[in-house]
Amino acid sequence: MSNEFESVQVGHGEDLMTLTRWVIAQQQHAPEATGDLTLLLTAIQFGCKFVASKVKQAGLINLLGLTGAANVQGEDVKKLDVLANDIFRNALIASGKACILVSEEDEKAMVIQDHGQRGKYIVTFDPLDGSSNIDCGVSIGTIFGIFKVEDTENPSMKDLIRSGRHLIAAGYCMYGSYCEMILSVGNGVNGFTLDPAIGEFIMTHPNIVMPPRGKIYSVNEGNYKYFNEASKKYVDQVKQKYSARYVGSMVSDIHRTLLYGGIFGYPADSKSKKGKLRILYEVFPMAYLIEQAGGKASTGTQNALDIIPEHIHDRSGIWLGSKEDVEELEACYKACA
Ligand code: AHM
Ligand code: MG
Repeated sequence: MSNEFESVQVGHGEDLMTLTRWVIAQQQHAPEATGDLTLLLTAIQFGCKFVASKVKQAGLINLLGLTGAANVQGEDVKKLDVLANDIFRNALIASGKACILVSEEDEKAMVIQDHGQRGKYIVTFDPLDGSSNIDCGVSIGTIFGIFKVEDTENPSMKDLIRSGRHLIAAGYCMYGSYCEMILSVGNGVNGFTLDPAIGEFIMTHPNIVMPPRGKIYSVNEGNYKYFNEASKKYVDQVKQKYSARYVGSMVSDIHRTLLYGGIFGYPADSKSKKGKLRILYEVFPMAYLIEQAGGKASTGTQNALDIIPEHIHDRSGIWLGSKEDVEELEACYKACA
């Protein structure tokens, strides 16, 4: 080599792993990868950065108003969840890599009609989860799951009515005291914190592995009176030994559970017969992440990723968390069967 060249290696000196760089590195490890998932994730990343910035301004610029209210320029002021939905939908369509979009905000699944813009991925998402916490400034989040469509020429309901075992990636972004993206593409779970000064997600939580048992249970005990015998038995039991935390934003409650261990539950009960949380864009992505981090996700009687939804907004009862904690819950269901 000429004297004027110096060989340089990655990781020499100051080196930050951005989310984009990490996704590209994953692609390089998969010889069959086309780069499509990288582009799709870039669109999701953009949506999360946009929402993170708007969540911060929400109280100031009247994003908390009702949909349809006008701002000083006479333009429509959209509620934050509607605005987030528009941003994610448009970014995903523009990526050219999506085929079907399922959003909590839209009654019907959207199929990208323009074949030139149509890719092979299905994205299911809750653009702004934790709606009841938006107006009081408590942490909220975006949840997403990614599937591959069987035949891009003929996308159908069959692509959506199938188990969570078909997920190829999932994640969430938490808009809290810091903004954190948690992502899995099927080989573990990594966390990236947004550095607002440079607008990049930087890896801060590599290879998240849940402790096999935690010390916190997280459930809305205001619903205790509606719980079935198994859920009551478990809650009675767990409160004897664990501390309770319940934000009421799934993303925040799961984020804490992922990092500290323990259990989060929103079971089906006599009021919400099928549970409250939606399978395609709340239960499945979270169950996938929890399993990828070594935890467990269960309805009480069935592994959550094995559920097959009946329709796109179908719901299920769900318990997620440290493996041993969820197994203890399942034992209560067995005992009460
Ligand atoms: P949302 O999609 O309307 O925001 O509802 C989902 C949220 C979850 O984030 C959270 O786990 C749950 O609803 C809280 O419900 P509750 O207020 O009944 O405890
Ligand atoms: Mg939601």
